[in-house]
Amino acid sequence: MSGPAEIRCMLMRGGTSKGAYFLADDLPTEATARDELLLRVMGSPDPRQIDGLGGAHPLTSKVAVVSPSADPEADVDYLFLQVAVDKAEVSDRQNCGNLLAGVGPFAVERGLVAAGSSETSVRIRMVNSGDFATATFPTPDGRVDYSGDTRISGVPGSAAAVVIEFPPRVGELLPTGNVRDTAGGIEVTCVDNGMPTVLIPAEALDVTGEEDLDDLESNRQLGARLNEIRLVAGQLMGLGDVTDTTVPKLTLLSPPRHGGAVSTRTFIPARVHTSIGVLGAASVAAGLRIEGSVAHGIAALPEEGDRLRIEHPSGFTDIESSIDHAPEGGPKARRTAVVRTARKIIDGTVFPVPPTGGRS
Ligand code: NQM
Repeated sequence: MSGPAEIRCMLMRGGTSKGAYFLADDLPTEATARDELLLRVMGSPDPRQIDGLGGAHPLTSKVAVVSPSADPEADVDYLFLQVAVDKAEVSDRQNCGNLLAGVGPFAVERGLVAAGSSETSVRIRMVNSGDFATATFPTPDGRVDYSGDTRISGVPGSAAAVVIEFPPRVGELLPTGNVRDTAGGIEVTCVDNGMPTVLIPAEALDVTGEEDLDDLESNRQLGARLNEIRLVAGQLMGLGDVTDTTVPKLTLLSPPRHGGAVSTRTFIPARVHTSIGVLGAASVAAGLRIEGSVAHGIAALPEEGDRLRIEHPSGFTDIESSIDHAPEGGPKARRTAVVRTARKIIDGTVFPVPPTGGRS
């Protein structure tokens, strides 16, 4: 397999993640050839990704593939691909709400969507899950303006707000059909509001849920317990054998310490997230609102309003979340909304490592 020797590419920060954005037309259409090329673009497999664009962490080894949408409900299609750092693997099994923040601006920059005179809304179909989102961001004078005064935890400085709205979700919030399940000997709640997530009370695993990332990642006993829970939960959630997949994520929950609704530490699934994913936060928020869930009793829910503050290792994510308790069937996500920021870092041409560049 060879693929193109140079490809048009935009490197962007989307929320608290960073990734390479491509037009689908600029990549091979066949998935195996595309993925093999993307490994060479990102410099994987290599723990430092020294020969590619990847940032040596799952949160900075991401790819967005964008194309015009054939769906009348959407302007563009967004396919998210997670490029493993030290394995030759590219996965479309999960979505990414952080890179989603860059998709609208990228679509305008590449001429897929015409910019409005002050702001632009782009309707996005997320190919990985079939869900939809609308992203609205400033375009004064018909150009994307990334500067602004919105701050998000985990990103230094400020930038223009990208407001992301998710319409009601068709899928089940409780994919196992239960409010609680037993996995690895403890009670958990398996929830999916865009990101399959297993909610776990931290104290059930003898941790406080406030530990720093290194302590959690180096705790082998905890890692083994979490892996056991994940494999069982994956089966219960209908995801099959999740040994080699990045979903479900695991979120340890503990009472809030800083005035929010809950404190979190999220395993994605081996490394600990430096903050929390957007759809990860959406899934936690929905789980907090489901009566009887393991999260409900831990949460400090505001008396009114949709907004929930999810505390995480680098601060907090405010997310608006409401759910419907249908008379029949399980609870459904009615509405989710979040504010992110994004920034164009480089627009240019990437030169992937040649296939003969030492990799087998
Ligand atoms: O949950 C990382 C990220 C994510 C996912 C991960 C995300 C989301 O923060 O919407 O954005 O959970 O692997 O980029």
